[in-house]
Amino acid sequence: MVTFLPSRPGRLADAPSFTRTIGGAESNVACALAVAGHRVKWVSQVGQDGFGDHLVEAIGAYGVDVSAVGRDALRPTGIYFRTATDRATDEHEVVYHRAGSAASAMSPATVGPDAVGDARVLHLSGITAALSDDCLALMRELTAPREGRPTVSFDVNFRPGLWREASHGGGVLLELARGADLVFVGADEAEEAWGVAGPEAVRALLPEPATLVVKRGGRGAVVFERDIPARPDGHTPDTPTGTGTPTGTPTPADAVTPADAVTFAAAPRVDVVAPVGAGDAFAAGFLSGTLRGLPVRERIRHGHLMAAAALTAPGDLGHPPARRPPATPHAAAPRRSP
Ligand code: KDG
Repeated sequence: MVTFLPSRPGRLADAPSFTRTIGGAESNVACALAVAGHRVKWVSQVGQDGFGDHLVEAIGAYGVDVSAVGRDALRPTGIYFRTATDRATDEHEVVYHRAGSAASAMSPATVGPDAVGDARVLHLSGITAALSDDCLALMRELTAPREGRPTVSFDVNFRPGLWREASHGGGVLLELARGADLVFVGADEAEEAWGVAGPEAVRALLPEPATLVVKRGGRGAVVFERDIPARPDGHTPDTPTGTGTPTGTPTPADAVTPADAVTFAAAPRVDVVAPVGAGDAFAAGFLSGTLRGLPVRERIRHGHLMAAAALTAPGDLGHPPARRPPATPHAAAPRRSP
């Protein structure tokens, strides 16, 4: 989506002007992964309009392959408006204009398996499932078991405002999460969507994914992981820590929770400018570490560092780091748009 941020804090009703930027959970992850040096393709649909041009150009400028982005001559590009987060209440206003958008018309008919190609990882978000019945059908198809399926990464991203009924959203998101290999969920959204409190309760509800990441806001993230390949010396890459059933005699809990390595890593403290987009950045950092084959603690660290970059910028995306040092000690660092 094209995102409009008011030029000053306060109520949306009082905003006199807006700055145009880009947003949308999956494209945020794609941009952050491209900045981290990975080959990334973003699959979506935008309108045959100026906003669609802007998204394709801006996301392409991050280094993301936008060749699979469809252009819809009949439906507009989705847009949304978001106010700055109120520091006292930790809340912000969001207004979506995306009903009937080009992206909401995505379906198994418009996005074929070729769009995914030979990707190692397919990253999806629960937001797409909320957009329309066609989008939900697409999500079900992409998360269905099949020969040669890439690793499916799924960020729950519960957005009650997008679901016609919040309870319906919870059930669908649980179903999709159960079909994924790697799941990201905030402890707070798990409580809101599924009524479960605490990382262990989330794992008990969601034992299927090989890797489950439960984010605890500014505190850090807990990762439950099974099927961890042993090193040649016979040790697993990370010593299980925290709670769970990492080793030993089976307990009744093993009936619902497979033996997991459980790893917690605290988040660094940052001065938050805008929290929106931090979850996407975390997912991108964790995925980047996963694609590089890093141990779980490093994967979480990458997630935290990329989330910190997004938390300290007003838009959804952190400021992209310069790829090369400046040519001379006093030259300005190269900047990339947007
Ligand atoms: O995670 C950030 C997203 O929430 C934001 O970019 C907008 O995709 C979005 C949504 O639907 O909330």
